[in-house]
Amino acid sequence: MNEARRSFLATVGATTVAALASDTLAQTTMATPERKVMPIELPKLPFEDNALAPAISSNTISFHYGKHHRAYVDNLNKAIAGTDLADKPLVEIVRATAGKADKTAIFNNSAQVWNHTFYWNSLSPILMTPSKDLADRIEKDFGGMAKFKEQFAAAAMGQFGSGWAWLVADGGVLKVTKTPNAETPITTAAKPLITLDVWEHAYYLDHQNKRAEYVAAVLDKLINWEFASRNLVE
Ligand code: MN3
Repeated sequence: MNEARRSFLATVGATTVAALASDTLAQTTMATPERKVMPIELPKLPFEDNALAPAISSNTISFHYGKHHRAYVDNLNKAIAGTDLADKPLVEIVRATAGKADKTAIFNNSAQVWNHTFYWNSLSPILMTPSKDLADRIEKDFGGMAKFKEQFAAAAMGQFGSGWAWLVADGGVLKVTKTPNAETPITTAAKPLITLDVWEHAYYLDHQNKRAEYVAAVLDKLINWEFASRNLVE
């Protein structure tokens, strides 16, 4: 058999097998009323990857979003595949595994997926101000925007090692909190309004060890106050 004919047969063979497989699959799908389990997805960034520069460069985004956030999504999907968590919404997975010693990996990856998505939404390249309602609450509960920023920066700086700083609404009062590693307020009664990632991977490429410089730049220029205001009323 010459090369051309061998190659032709191989192609026909492959096509036939593919067609059969596809028919079989279609019949199986139609005959089985089971719901298709959708994997947890990496959401699209709400801005261009260079939109937050220089405080957060496209280089940082390429690692932080493109590698770290994506890895949490991939690891989570691998960890929940074939388990009773596979068809659950992300928030339910986080809450169902929080504090469970035998579910640490699923908790860490699911909470990190949630926290990172919330973090990207907490940032905006457009300079914003809070809604009247949120501004009033910041005045009442912190004594004004400058005082809020001081408290938030102190929390972001005071988180030893990896973690997150948060503005939350808790029992009708706005509070600043911090959480270590993957911990997240969504496992508590507090409702997050914005967050700041203070893991070193969030700022090291742009600010090296100067976490304070990153925190101040984000607080002054990149907070998505529309997102925070919306979270307060929803
Ligand atoms: Mn991070």
